[in-house]
Amino acid sequence: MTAVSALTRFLAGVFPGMPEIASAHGARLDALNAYIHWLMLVLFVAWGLFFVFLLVRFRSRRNPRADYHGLRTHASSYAEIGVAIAEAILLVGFSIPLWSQRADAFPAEEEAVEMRVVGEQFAWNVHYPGPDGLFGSSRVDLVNVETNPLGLDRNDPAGADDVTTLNQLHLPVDRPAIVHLSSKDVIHSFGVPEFRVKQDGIPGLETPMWFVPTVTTAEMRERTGDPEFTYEIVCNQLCGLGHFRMRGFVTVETQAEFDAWLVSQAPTAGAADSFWQ
Ligand SMILES: [Cu+2]
Repeated sequence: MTAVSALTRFLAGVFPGMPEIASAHGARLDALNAYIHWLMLVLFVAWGLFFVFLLVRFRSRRNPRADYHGLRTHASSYAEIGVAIAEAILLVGFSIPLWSQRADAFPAEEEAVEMRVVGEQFAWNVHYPGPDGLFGSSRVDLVNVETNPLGLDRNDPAGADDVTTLNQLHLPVDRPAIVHLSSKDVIHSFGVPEFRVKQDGIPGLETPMWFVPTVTTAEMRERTGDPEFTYEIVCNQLCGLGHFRMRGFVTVETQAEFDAWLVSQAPTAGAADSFWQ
């Protein structure tokens, strides 16, 4: 990479040291992050120079008597208006559209892969609806930490074919993923740095979030030169003593690989069999 292209990337928001981007909206978020920091840098330097100017210009030796009239130009008002306009552009032109896309413009459920992710001290429970596309109901009295951490009711027709995993999230590439996030105990936070997503999971609430993963795990291994690379779900809320080990793993793969994985995870007992044979 030439020095010029490195500088161009830097100015456009590709800060060195940031994780690779592996989602459709990631580059826009990074760019916004960069614009905000560039504006803050300009303000920091400009206000700092202005402050030094004032110290020199209004030193007591040159101004033995206070001037009660004060400022006679409008330069500082114009500067304030300029800063306000730049901040309004960042807010209205970038932040609000980006946020409304994340919060309101959910993809159609037919084209997306949906899953529930339920945090607990200290693991991520993942729940796929199975081939019928319907999540089976969960009941507190069915919760068993070892065998049924979600309390999934397998006798519910919608739940017979559901797939559950512990700390393993699989996603097909280039297809919107909708995650319904919640928690069994305290506030956790679902974050995957490469997807540029971070969302609190709150007990008693189900919070939907969505993103489109764009780089498979295999591609990312090539790109990073790290044959062991794995996307990680990191908990972003200090949720207890085991917070440090609350990690989940995400595999982004082709649709065919994802389908095969889902079949391999299908429950084998009872009514579910008919769906898979
Ligand atoms: Cu946690």
